[in-house]
Amino acid sequence: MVGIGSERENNRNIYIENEVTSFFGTSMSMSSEGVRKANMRAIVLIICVIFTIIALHAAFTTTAAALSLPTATNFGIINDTESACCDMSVAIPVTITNLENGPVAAIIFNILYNNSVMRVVGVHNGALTANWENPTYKNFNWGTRVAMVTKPPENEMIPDGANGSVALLVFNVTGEPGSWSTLSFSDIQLAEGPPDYQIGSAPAKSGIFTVVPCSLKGRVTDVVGTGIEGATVNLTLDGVSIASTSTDIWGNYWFSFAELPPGVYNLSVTKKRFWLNRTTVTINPDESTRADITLLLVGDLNNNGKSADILDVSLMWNAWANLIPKDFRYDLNHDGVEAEIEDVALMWNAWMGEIVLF
Ligand SMILES: [Ca+2]
Ligand SMILES: [Ca+2]
Repeated sequence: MVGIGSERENNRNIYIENEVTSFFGTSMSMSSEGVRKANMRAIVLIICVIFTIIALHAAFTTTAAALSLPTATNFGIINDTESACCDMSVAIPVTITNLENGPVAAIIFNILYNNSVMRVVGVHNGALTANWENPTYKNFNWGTRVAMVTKPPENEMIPDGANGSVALLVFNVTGEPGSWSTLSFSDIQLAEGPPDYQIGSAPAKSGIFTVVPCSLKGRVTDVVGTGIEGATVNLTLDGVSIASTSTDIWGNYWFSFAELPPGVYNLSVTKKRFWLNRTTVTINPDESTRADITLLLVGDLNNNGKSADILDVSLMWNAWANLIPKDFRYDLNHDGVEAEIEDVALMWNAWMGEIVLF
């Protein structure tokens, strides 16, 4: 029995020695106990190596995933400061700068502000999200949470490198002149499209909104009362241009007291496709003045808000034939002669859809 046991022990030692030899690639000669310890060390070494590889792989994978999350240089308002008169609405765009690791198919963000100064009353799509679903929003006592997503099948996602507005926040300004609020962004989530839908973020670009006392404000509309966006309002004093601004999406404009020294101003309003209109406004110190202006659409002789419809063509013919009185609106080629045959031709061509009058 002893002999058989010794033989088994010898065979085991030979087996272990061969295994260790094959692992280290060298011939080793050691005692049975030494071989057993070496074997254990080898196994521990192998396990350590395997775990190190797994850990490195996991770290690399996590880093790679983190690097590929959607982000941007910044996200928020363009200007550090925004301002408007009280008792007005103001539209403030939310913009993204240099989108990376997109494309982005959904956006969520919070905007924090003082709701005794201003309040979100609407959120519109921005230039980069013009074809997305309409944004949804919810007001809280700290501000507003906005969520927006592209329409399926996610073919209008915001591409890498994109710069521009993603939303237009419409505020009612209720604070007294001189009051102010920070406009801070938080919890900005930029979600990429399928298949991974990974969610990243971007540094917030925040700012300050101030309610300023208005020296002059008003609204620019067309003949049917629709506000005209992007009309240029220019103020001159004794022939010198003093201040200029553009109307907002409702046609509102305003000037602060700082911009306008007291005096009698010539106010002119221009917008492509509309006739210029002007009026005179008197600016007094510490007194707010209002001046609403209507712009007439070029080619809309019957004042129905449509240029060069069949009734406009008819009116132009009748004016040319001296059957009805005419005015500056009948001088479509701007040569100082009203309702001549060239003006009739322009109206006719516009009615045919061949040209646009301006
Ligand atoms: Ca018309
Ligand atoms: Ca003419």
